[in-house]
Amino acid sequence: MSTERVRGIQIHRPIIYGNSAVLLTANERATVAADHTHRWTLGVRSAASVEGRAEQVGGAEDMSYFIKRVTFKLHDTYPNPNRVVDKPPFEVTESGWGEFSVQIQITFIPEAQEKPVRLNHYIRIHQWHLPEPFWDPDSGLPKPAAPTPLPQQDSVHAWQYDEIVFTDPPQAFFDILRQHPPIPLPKIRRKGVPPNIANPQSIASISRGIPEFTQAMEREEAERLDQAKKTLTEQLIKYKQMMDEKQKEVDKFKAGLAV
Ligand code: SLL
Repeated sequence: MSTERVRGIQIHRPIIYGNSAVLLTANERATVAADHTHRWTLGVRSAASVEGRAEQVGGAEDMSYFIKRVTFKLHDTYPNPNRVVDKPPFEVTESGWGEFSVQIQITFIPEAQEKPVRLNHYIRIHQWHLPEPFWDPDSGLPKPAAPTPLPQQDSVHAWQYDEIVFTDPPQAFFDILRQHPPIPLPKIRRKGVPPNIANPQSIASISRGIPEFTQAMEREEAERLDQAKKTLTEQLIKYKQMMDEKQKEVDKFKAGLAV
């Protein structure tokens, strides 16, 4: 195998990793451990969704042309928590009762001559909700805990977009990647926005069904960052003014004391 690398090249592949979860039906509950309430599918998928397959987030492409194996390290309450998946789809489906963190390791085909990539994902089975401040912003006092009832949803989706970047890829691997261009994401939104803590609006408007990753998300993220910068600058100016005023007061008192 040629080890010659193509210098000065960066090539990437968009992926998503995460999970979808549904409540078990009464019939399904009879077939699993008594305390299990949900079924979830955890996986690493291509970011583009399958046209016409409304129930799945992402996964339009078979990524085994560059991924050799994905291992998922589940919670120790699961039998054989180290799940090794060496053919597509790179997914694990299980039932359970709780949420937990999973370590995901993606191993590439030998031509890549790359170290495995490690990712972390928190398996979500319960409805997304925004963390509520535990103090009252008006009084500054702690708020009594008031659990908000969450609307029951058909399914919960928690997927993270990422890009695997290969720098100076070996020639053979570069050729393989070029033979498999990724399916471009849709430019505009056709379905729901994937819920993400970094985008509170995506969680507030969660009822719009199975989410889909789009090119519009990148632009919206940039707009959110711009907006956040603006808000920060405004707050900095405000606090600077407050400090100046306080300083003036201090100076006034000091002058008064000196008399
Ligand atoms: C914790 N978040 O940190 C919890 C752990 C574990 C979930 C959740 C099924 C395991 C089984 C299952 O849902 N485990 O089959 O017994 O304590």
